[in-house]
Amino acid sequence: MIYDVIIIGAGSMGMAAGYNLAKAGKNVLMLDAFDPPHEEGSHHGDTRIIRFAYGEGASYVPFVKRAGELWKELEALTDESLFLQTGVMNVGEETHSFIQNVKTSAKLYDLSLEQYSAAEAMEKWSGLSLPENFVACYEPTAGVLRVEACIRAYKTLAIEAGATLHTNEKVQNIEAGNIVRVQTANSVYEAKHLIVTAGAWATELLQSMGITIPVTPTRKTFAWFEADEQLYRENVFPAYCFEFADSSYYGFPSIDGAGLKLGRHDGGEAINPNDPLRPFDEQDTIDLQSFINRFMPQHGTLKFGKTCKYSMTPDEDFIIDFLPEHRNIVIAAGFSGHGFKFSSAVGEVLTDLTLNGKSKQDLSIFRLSRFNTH
Ligand code: PYC
Repeated sequence: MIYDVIIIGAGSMGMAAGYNLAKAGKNVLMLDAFDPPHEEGSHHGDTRIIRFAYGEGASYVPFVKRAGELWKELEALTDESLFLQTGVMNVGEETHSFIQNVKTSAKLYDLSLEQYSAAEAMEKWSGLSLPENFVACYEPTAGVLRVEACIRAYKTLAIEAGATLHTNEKVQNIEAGNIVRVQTANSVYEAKHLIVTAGAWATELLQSMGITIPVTPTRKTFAWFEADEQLYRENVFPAYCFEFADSSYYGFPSIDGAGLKLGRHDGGEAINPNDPLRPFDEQDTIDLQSFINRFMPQHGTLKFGKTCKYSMTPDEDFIIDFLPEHRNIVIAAGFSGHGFKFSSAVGEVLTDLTLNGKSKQDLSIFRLSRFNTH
């Protein structure tokens, strides 16, 4: 049979697209090398931040606002609690471009944002310790998404809407054409359209078609620390992004007693996504511990650490585009560690590009052609 659409990679974005396309009456096959939600990519670890005053640039705001609406819709459709309004604080020197972008976003799009000096922030959140020259820009309506629950919710809806999901079936080869052929160890599948949402594997998959995308799979770390619940629990302490001149960290309050979560956003080592990730080690502990000792000094001991894969582009903006010369193939890749929050809206965009050849979102900053790839 010839499917209307094959989706390679049924993580957050692929699953959202699968749901939308099946709901639109399309015959959809979703292929995943694992069994989502899983721990092999970038969608595990319980929580992700969703923030609207966007430090990476105000041009992301309409897209993330749409994502927020779609997450709420998903909650209503599935009767699941997916979003927690913890608030998010963006912390750093006022002159840092991230902080400036947060403020510009709030101003341009009329988002609620409260700015605190270091002293005011430490009074508001007594578990926090900041140097005098830092500010905290707090967005009270931002919060946290429960990652695995989001994927499960889309998975349930996609399957109910008639999409087919094949798990543990890794794609080996793609052959472009009016009818696209996708080869796995089990079979060769055919479709009129293809969507590639393969995370850290996007680069090697497209390479099998002779297309190079500048996306580097990268190892990242995160960990949970014992927390004084009086100081660091949800409803008391917000999620946070800390921006320094040479590094950035993010984290979460203790949610459901899980402990204070902290991750390193910048840096990390380039990896082959097919190799097992080097486990969380002593050096990773030292790194995260020194951050948390300084800024959240009343935390307790390290509970455990984990690793995950980011897919980095050189400018850390996403790639969402048709493949050059193949208008029936759309890719969404290179989310550079800040993509999960958008995945509901990415699913919608991929659906619109596939069905109508265009999207209501302004995708100009996500074009593949901004890189000199061929
Ligand atoms: O985009 O806020 C974010 C984020 C948190 C962790 C990784 N990315």
